[in-house]
Amino acid sequence: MTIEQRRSIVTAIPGPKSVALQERRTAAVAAGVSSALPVFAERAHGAIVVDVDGNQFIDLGSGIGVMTIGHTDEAVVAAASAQLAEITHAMFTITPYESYVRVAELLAEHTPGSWAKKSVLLNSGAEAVENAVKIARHYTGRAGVAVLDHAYHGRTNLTMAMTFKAMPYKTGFGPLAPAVYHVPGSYPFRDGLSGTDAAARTITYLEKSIGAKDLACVVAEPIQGEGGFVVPAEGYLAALQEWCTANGVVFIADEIQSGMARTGRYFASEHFGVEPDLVLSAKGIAGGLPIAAVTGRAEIMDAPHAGGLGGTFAGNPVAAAAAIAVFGEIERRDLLAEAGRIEGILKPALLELQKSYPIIGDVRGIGAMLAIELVQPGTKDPHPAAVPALTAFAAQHGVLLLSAGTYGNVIRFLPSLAISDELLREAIGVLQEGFASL
Ligand code: PLZ
Repeated sequence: MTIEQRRSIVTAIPGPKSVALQERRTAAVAAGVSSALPVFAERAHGAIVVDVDGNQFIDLGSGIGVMTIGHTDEAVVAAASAQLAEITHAMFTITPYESYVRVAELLAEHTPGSWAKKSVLLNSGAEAVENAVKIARHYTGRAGVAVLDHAYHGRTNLTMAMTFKAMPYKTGFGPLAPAVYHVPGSYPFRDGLSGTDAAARTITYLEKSIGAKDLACVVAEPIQGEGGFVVPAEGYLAALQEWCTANGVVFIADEIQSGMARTGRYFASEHFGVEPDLVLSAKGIAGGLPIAAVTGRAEIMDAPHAGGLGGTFAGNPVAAAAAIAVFGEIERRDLLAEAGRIEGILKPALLELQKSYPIIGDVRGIGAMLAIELVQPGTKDPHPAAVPALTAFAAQHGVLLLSAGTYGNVIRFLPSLAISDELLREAIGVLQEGFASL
């Protein structure tokens, strides 16, 4: 299936069919599951999503960074379809199959660090985080888990405790898992600290408040996703990793949002010169099919006893086939370079926009993972109200935009690496009109 790569709005947004579906949805779907837009998607290809009313949107969110190589990518569809008809499920812990092994080999090859690596495959990002913590605890014989302020690691009981923001993720859902410690990280726009000073602050908390001897792991997103695309100051992550290594603490990079070619490297850790002990991937790894992984140093990964890791659907053959296709396409189409192309167009445009609109306090990010943080002009006070105004304007004009941030004042850009220059420029034009309309 191909869809013409063009924006086209032919009804009111939401259109009549979406409105009708929204009524059914409200009656049948739990209220706790909310959607950014009451627009029902029907088909998608490349960088375009088509709704049930025939409206075509330029997708700058990619289902939160999942459709990195493009919607319904031909290679992914072909590989998954073929696998579906060959064997749909076997359960790796009963009768193993090659594609699981191949995904583990590819992850070993493409994650940072030249040491022997092993992987476990899971279904979701949160499950990867949970398993990384289990592995780190087993390896170290310690319980403590340290996470950074503004982090997002998931919605399961342990990962909910690891996530920073109470609303909407934690409020009313406790009690939360114990032995999870939140420590300040590096947020250059807000803390103004150098990487060295921010790391010194983090390390003081780790040493004085938790104590290295009780700490199994430090889990950090190299670029924070839901927290607002916070890029740490130079040297921060390297100093943090150095401290972890010196103290026998497992350093875990949650690359679930920042990984798999999104920033122009396979994993964003590479931009910061860090080689994490364990790397977590999910989202973009399989072109939309659910699969996730913990990959890392063989001696750490091998710590848990046989039978200690697994899951019914974990590393499902169809999802694994899709993941192999994604790795293949990243190489074949040199998609790492596409992230740089997107940054080269989008970042200067956002910086230009900032000159006209002082509500844009900060422009940041790397590759196809960029964001703007909105503030009350002349201050750093968050301006969350402008975000829904802009995303609604964009949707009315055929552009899907995502918000983010602890303060809800960030607009993030996660376009597919398959988006053309023309579509990207057109979407930027809509964003400009959106700012003018505020
Ligand atoms: N770690 C860094 O970004 C998922 C959450 C969307 P799952 N982020 C999007 C929502 O509202 O649920 C994420 C992430 C990082 C872990 C996760 C969790 O991944 O696949 O959603 O479990």
